[in-house]
Amino acid sequence: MSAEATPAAGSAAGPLVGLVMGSDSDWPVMEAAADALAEFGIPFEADVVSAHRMPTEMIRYGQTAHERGLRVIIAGAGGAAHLPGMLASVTPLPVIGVPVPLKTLDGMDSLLSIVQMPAGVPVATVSIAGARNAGLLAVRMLASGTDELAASLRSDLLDFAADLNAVATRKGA
Ligand code: RP5
Repeated sequence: MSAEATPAAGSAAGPLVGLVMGSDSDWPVMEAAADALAEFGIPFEADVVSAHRMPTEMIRYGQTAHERGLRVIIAGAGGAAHLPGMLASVTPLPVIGVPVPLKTLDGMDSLLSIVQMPAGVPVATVSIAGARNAGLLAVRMLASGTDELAASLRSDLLDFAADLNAVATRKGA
């Protein structure tokens, strides 16, 4: 699988987020990250880059991601989920890891493989199958800059939070 999202309307920007996963079979979980990025108009690319089945391509992806203009990497994998950590070891970009649950072990294997990184090689790990939060965290990372996009995203995120609050209030009523 290889896909590139349409850039935000009026934007000629290339992808800012690299959304990668160990297998096509991870897509049903990882799609939620793509949806979150699309909601905020963030251009992203989506691809399979397996740490175990295509290690050379995986390392190359990590080493060149920042040169290609990416600012955040979201990496999902299941089982012996080494992809997020391996990418984090070769890129200066922030890496968000998504533990993908497989048929056995309920995703605990994926979670522990991703979250237990050695000091010095950080991966921001979200919950098991927490791809939506991975997408939203990537948006927040992009919103922390000083550029025009960051200011615009901060405003959008405040609106988003107000909407969540309104929904919570309605549910509590
Ligand atoms: C991992 O192995 C992938 O991230 C996927 O979650 C898991 C199983 O892959 P497939 O056998 O379905 O391709 O590397």
